[in-house]
Amino acid sequence: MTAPAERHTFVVVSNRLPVDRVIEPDGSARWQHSPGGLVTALEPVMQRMDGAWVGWAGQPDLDIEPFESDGISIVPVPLSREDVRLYYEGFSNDTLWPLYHDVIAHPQYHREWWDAYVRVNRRFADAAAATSEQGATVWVQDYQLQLVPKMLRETRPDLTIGFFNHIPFPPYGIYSQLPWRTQIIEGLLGADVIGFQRLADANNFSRAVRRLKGFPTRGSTIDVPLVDESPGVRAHGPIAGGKPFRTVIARQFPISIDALGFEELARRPDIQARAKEIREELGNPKKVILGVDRLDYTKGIGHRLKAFGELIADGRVEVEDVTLVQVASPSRERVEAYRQLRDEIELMVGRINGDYGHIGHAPISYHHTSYPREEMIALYLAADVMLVTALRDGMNLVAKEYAATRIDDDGVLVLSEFAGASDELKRALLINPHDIDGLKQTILRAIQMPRAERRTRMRSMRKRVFDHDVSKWSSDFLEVLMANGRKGGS
Ligand code: GDG
Repeated sequence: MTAPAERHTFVVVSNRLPVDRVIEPDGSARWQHSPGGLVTALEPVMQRMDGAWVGWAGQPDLDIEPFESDGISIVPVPLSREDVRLYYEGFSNDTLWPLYHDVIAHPQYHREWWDAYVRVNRRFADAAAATSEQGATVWVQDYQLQLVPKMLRETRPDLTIGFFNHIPFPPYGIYSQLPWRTQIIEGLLGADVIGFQRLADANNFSRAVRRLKGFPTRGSTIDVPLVDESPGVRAHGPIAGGKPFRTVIARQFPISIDALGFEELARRPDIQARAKEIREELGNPKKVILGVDRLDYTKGIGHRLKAFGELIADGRVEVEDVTLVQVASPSRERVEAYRQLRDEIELMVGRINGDYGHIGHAPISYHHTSYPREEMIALYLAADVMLVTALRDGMNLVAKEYAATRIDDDGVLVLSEFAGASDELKRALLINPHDIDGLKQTILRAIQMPRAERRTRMRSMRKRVFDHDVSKWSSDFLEVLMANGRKGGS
């Protein structure tokens, strides 16, 4: 840790900081870098551009001064216990999350949660403004902070502002349920560039802009009249009626992973040995099927278990031959819908194992835990078939990680067409998770697929993931952002 950082020319704003506060056995606290994809992607840019990261440290009622960690300036935004309950668990995870994922669960609408969302977004915007140099570039991340672009533009018209939405943007028929639908659209339109995972998300957003604001859109550009904005906002030019406007770009920038980093780990002899050991510990079944998800109702874990259970019940899969390993990492455990989901999934696992397991062999090896990255990669290497059956998913990085680690060009990916990754990984076996019979057929096809076909498909998927890795994602976004942000400048 060093002295507080001052103002910066590049600022990332996200709900969570890229560091975790770890309490040592002696009671002292230290900061641990959390090596997520976003950090890996942005680290070089951060260092080159004197970057700062504004976000919450993950613990309520913790007010700490800015500090430096691994060459990145960290600017913590404090959240009280009440803020966490209303803004984070409430509006972000129990209103926006289900609404943006096709109302798979019922979104809860509470005015008290919305008020907290506005209040906390303002706090993030103020922190970002105070951290940004004149003319700096600010990149706001994700659905928890959709009001920040407008709030920032009002106080700091000199900034170039980008926004990236990691989750889907829903069709207008669903989005229009939101009591605060116009405020959120206005919040996002404060950005110069709004990035989405898929073309469909960007199109849904543009349609919502037309319906709610009536602004003209052409392809990925939206003309936002300056009438509502504070003086000093840069105009891009006049529109037909002679009024000044600014151009906002809304388009897809599919996120990716640090493919090389995953491949390097997959080459490590100890991780390869661990993959073999995992198969042995499972009793050396002929085929290992794997699912890895946060325990979330969007991931379609129940649909996958149903299909697998029926395959055993039908006698089309023998429990001695095939084992399903399901890692369900704990998530949002204070939100009621997540507690219920856990009960439902664990009931299903218990029933299938109880009905079809033998002493010493269970059809499903279920783990409600979070593993170290090395163990995850060993699991990917041990799995003949990877099941990604999301009912709706912005991208799904697990699908890309599986491909990146398969240095042997082996393994079959079964992938939901409702995950953003299906736009890119076209040689996966694409499925509709709601179609249980179709899913069962596809699992059988995956188990029986000949080696030559597995190789061709995996090679093609690996090429895509390596050609479009996370650093390409960030450089593509920033290139468009710089170009559009500058257009209305000096
Ligand atoms: C959101 C969007 C979008 C999971 N369990 C463990 C573990 N993981 C890692 C995976 C992967 C990440 O967590 C999960 O990423 P996903 O993309 O699959 O899903 P979300 O968490 O829902 O992410 C999603 C993403 O944002 C990025 O824009 O793709 O659509 O919903 O990296 O490997 N990692 C470790 N132990 C675990 O037990 N170490």
